[in-house]
Amino acid sequence: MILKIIVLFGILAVVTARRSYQGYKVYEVHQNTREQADFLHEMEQSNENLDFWHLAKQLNGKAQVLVPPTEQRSFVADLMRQGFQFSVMIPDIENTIDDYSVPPASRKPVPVSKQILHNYLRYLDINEYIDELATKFPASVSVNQIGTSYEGRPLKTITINGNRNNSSVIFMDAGIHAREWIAPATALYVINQLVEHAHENTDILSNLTWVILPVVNPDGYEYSHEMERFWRKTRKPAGKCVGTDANRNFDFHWGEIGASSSACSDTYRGDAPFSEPESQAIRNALTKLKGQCKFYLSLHSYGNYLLYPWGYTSDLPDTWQDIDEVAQTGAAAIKRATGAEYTVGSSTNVLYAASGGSDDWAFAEADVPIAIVMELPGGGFGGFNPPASAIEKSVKESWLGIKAMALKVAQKY
Ligand code: 0X9
Ligand code: ZN
Repeated sequence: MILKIIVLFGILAVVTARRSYQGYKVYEVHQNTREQADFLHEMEQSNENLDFWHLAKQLNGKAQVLVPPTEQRSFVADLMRQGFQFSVMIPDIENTIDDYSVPPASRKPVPVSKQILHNYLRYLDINEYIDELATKFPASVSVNQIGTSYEGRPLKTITINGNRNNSSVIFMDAGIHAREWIAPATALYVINQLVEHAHENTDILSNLTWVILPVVNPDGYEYSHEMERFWRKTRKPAGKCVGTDANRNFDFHWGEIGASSSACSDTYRGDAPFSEPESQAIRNALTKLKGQCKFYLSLHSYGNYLLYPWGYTSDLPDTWQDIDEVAQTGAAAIKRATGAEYTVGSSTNVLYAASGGSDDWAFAEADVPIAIVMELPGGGFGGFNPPASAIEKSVKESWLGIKAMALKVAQKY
C-alpha cells in the first residue's frame, strides 16, 4: 500500500513538474551581411529546437536565440563556420527565472487593482478585476464572453464606454502568445486608466468605445506560468505535439509564409484556418464590429516595434500612410516621454514575413482601417522575462504611446 502511494506521488511529481531550462543559453548573434541574415532565417525554419526570440530583417541587427544544451555545440560550430560575430547573452536562463508566479490565492490579501503594476497577474485575477470594474461602474463598463479557450476558459472582453451606439470602436487584445506576459500586464494598465482614471482621459473616451481582450490565449498563459515559462502557442493537442501559433491561424493568406506546417514548431499554423477557438473568438468579435471598429491593436512582446500590414508580403496596402501616421504618433509620444525608440513599419519590411496574423486579417477581412501590432519592450535579463519589478515603468511608458495612437484615431474617424 505504502509503495503504491509512493509510486503514485512519484508519477504525479513527474507529470506536474515544471520544465527546467537548466543550461539553456541565450546567444546574441550579429547579422552583418545579407547571407548571414538569410542563414539565420533558414536555421530558424529548419531547426525546431532553436527558439529565435528575436530575428529581424535589417542588417547590422542582432538576433537572440535560446539554445538547449544538446544543441549548443553544433549551433556554435555553425556560427563559426559562417563567420558570425556572437556572444552569450544569458549563460543559464534557468537562473533568471526567479520570478515564477506566486499562485493566485497567495496574493488575495491585496486587492487585484493594487497589484497591476507589481505582479504578473494570473488569468483568474485578471478576470476578477474586469468583473469587479463592471460591477463598480455599470454605466460605462460591461464584460462579455466572446468565446471559450480549448481548455474551457471563458474569453472575456471588457467594453468601456460602450453605451454610445454609433461611436467608433478600438479593439485591443493581448497575450495571443502565452509567454509575452508584459502584454496582458499592459492591457490591464490601459483598462485601469480608462476606467479608474476616466476623468483624465475624456479625449479618448468621449467618442470612442474600447473593447479589450486582456488574455487571448489563457490556456497557454497559465501553462507558461505553471509549467513552461517560454511556451508560446495555444494548448490544443496537434498530432504528437501540442499547440498552434494563434497568430498564424487567421484565414488570410493562411500558411503561405513564415508559418510552419509542422505541429511541433512554435509557429505552427494549425491544421486549418481558424482551427483554434481563440482565433475564432477574435474573428467573431471583429466581424460583429464590422464598420464600427476603426483601430485594431494587438499587444505582443518584445523589441519596440509598431508594425502594420502586410505581414504576408513586402507590398504595402494602398492606405499604409494612414496607419503609418497613427503608429508614428505613438512612437513619437513614447520618445518624447522617456526617450525610448520604436521602429515603425510594415511587419514584413521591418521584422519578417509571417502570414495568418490577426492584424492582416482584421485589416483585410474585418475592414478595420488601422491595424497595428505593438511589440512592447523586453527587459531585465532581456527578452520575454522582464522581472515583475520592471512592469510599472514599462506599462506606464506604453500607455502613453497607446493613448497617443487612440487620440489620433479619434481625430481621424
Ligand atoms: O511573429 C509574430 O507573430 C509577431 N512577433 S512575436 O515576436 N511577438 O511573435 C509579429 C506579428 C506581425 N504581424 C504579422 N506577421 N502579421
Ligand atoms: Zn507575440
